[in-house]
Amino acid sequence: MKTIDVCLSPDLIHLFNVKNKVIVVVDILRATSCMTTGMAYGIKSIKPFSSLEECQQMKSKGYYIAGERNGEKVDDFDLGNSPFDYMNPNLKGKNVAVTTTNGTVAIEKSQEADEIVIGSFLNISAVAQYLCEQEKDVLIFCAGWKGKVNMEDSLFAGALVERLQNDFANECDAPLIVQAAYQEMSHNLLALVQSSSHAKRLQKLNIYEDIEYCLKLDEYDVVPVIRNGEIV
Ligand code: 3SL
Repeated sequence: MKTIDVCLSPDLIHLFNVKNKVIVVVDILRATSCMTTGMAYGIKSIKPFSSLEECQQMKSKGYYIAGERNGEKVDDFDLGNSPFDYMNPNLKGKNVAVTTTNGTVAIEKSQEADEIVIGSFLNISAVAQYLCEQEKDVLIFCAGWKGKVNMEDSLFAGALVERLQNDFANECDAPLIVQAAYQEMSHNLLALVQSSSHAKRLQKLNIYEDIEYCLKLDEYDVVPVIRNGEIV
């Protein structure tokens, strides 16, 4: 039987063997929710960078540049890190380069995986179905916050484990832990995530709508994957 495991923070990724696995990178607030939204709205590709400078250089290559640091849009960038920025019709068919505090770092740390998939509540069922169709073990990789575990990514991991439990065996205890947490708390997701540390950070920036949006289930059926360094 295929196996599933969960890495709760980028600082723990060295403990996992990622070769031959499909990694699902998740940063609910807000990087992977933005990427899912952008691909659903017809962006041609999204190229992730952990380095702000490298991302900025893509402007001269015709890319729109997107990014945040500590939640705030980077000065002179075309887009910030709100999913609503990614709904702009002018972006349809265009290439975007993006840098974020945690999400793009987790993607960079996933490079040795067989395949990298972008997961969010917005496309959770499409991702689950895709993973069931693959003949590969799965690692759900939570971006967290600067190396720390966070609530929203862990709850997403639990929700995805729940959807995959008939097709995958748990490799370790983390899937059981996040699934139990999700089962206990799923009826109250918005209130719970609003009390999370990152939601509090974002509330200071007045982005309540982003939080509410990022918790919506199955808005889209896209399954963004990374090919040649770009999300397509
Ligand atoms: O850390 C990240 O990758 C971002 O998603 C953080 S924020 O939601 O834009 O603050």
